[in-house]
Amino acid sequence: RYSTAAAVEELITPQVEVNYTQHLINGQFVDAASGKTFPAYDPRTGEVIARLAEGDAQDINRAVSAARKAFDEGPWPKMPAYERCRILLRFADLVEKHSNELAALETWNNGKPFEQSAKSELPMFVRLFHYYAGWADKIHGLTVPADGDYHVQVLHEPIGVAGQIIPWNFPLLMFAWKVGPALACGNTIVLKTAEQTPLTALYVAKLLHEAGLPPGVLNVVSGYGPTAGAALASHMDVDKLAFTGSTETGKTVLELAARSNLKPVTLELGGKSPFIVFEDADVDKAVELAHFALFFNQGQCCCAGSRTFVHERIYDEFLEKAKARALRRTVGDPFKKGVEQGPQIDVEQFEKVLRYIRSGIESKATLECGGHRLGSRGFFIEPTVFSNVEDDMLIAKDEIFGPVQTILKFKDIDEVIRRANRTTYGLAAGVFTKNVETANRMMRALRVGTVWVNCFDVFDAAIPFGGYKMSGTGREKGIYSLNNYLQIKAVVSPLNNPAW
Ligand code: TXE
Repeated sequence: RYSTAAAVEELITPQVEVNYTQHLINGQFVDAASGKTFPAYDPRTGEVIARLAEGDAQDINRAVSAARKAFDEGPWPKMPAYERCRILLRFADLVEKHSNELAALETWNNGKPFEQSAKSELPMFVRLFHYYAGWADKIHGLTVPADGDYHVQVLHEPIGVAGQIIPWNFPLLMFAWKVGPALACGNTIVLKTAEQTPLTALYVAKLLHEAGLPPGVLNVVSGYGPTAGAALASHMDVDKLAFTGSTETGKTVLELAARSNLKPVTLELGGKSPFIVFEDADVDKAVELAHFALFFNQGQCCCAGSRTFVHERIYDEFLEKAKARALRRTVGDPFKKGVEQGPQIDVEQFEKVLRYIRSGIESKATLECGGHRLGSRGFFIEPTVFSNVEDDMLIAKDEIFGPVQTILKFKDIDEVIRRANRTTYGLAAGVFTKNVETANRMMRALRVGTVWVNCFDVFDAAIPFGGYKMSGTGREKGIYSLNNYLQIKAVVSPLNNPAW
C-alpha cells in the first residue's frame, strides 16, 4: 500500500492499493498459465510496486478464445446498441468516482505529475468514453443507388476480435483511445498492456465489468512484447490489430499480422515533430509553448515538439528565454504540488535519453543547460536544452523521448518547410505566428497528421490523431477510429423478386 499523505502537499490525499495483478480473462482474474510473474516498478525509486501475472502465448490463447466466444455467441455485438451505450456511460461514471485512486496509481507506476493525471488525463479518459458511448447507437449503414434493378445496402458490422497493444507513456489514455471505439462498435477485445505500466488498465477493466460489460468482451493480459505481444499480433483468430509504440516494433507487428492471417493493422508510432516559431511571434509566449510542447510528460510523447525551429531574427532572445525556462522547470516527486516533471519511465529509457545527450555533446551542438541525471535514486533527468543543432545530428533526427529540447535556426519559410518535412516521421507539428498567410501556408505544406497553430497538444476526443510516413497508419479518436473497428458488408438483392 502506498500512502501519499507525506508527499502530497495541499492536494487531496489519494490512497491506493494494488488490488489487481492477475490477467482478466472471461470476466475472471486468473494467474498466468505458466505461473510466472514479473515486477512493476515505481520510477521515482526503482522499487517494485507489485508483481503481476506474466502472460505468454498460452494466456493470449485463453484470452482470444474468450473474446471469440463472446463475439460469436454474444450478447455484446448483437445487443441493442443503446444498451452498449448505457454500459459505457455507467463505466465513465465509475471511473469518475474512482478518479483519485486511478490518478494516484497512474502516477505511482508511470511517474507523471499527479496533478496531470488527476486534472487532465482522468477527465480526458471519462470524456472519451462519453464520446464513444454516444456513437454506440449511431453507427449507420448506407443504401447505394446502384445501376439496375437492385436494392443495395451496405452494413457496417463490428470487425470481430480486436487485439490491442499499448505503450507506457499514457497508460490510461491509450486504453481509452483503443477500447472506447472498439466497444462502441460492438467488438470484443484482447488488450496487452505495456510491461512497465500494467496496473491502471486492470483497475478500469474491473470497473467496466462492474458497469455491466459481459464476460469475455474485454480481456486484459499483462506481459512482455516478444512473448505476449507477438502472440497476439500473430494470432490466427484475431480479426484486427491496433498498436501504439515504437516504429521498430510497429514494423514487427505489421509483419506478424501479415504472416499470420492478414489482419488489418493500425499503427501509431514515433515522431520528430517540428515546432516552428516565426519572427512575428510574441517570444515569451512562443518560449512557453515550445517548452510545453517538448517537456510535457517528461518528454515522453510521440508528438513531442522535439525540433524547435526558431527564426534567426528572434533566435538569440528565444534561446536565452528557453534556457531560463528550462532552468526554472520543477523536477521532483510527481506527487508534490507544483512539480512539473517526474522521473523517466524506466532504466532503459533513462539510459537512452542520457546516451542522446552524450551524442549531442559529441556532435558539437551547444549544451545550454541540464544534461545530467538528477539525484541518485530513480530515473530523473535535468531539463536539457541544446542550441546550434544541425539537421543531420542524431539528436535532430531520432526520437529521444525525454526532456531534451533541440533548438535550430532558420531564415525563411521555404527553407523551414523543406527542413521540417525532411524526416521519416510525420506525426505532428506546431506553428507559432501572428501572420494568417504564414499559418495557412504552413498548415498545408507540413506532411503531418496534426498541425497545431498557436497551440500544442490539444487532444479532444473528436479530433483524429495519427501519422503520415513512418509515424503510422490509420487514425484514432473522432469518427475515424470507428472505421478501424468496422467491417463493410454489401448486400445486394433484386428489387422485383424474380420467379426462381
Ligand atoms: O517501445 P515498444 P518501448 C518509442 C520511444 C521509446 C521507444 C522504445 O522512442 O523510446 O519507442 O520504447 C509491445 N510484438 N515509443 O521499447 O517496444 C510492448 O510490450 C508485439 C513511442 O517501450 O514499441 C509494449 O506494449 N508487441 C510511443 C508496446 O509494444 C511488442 C510510445 C510498446 O513497446 C513487441 C512508446 C513485439 N515483438 C514508445 N515488442 C508512442 N508512439 O507514443 C514490444 N511490444
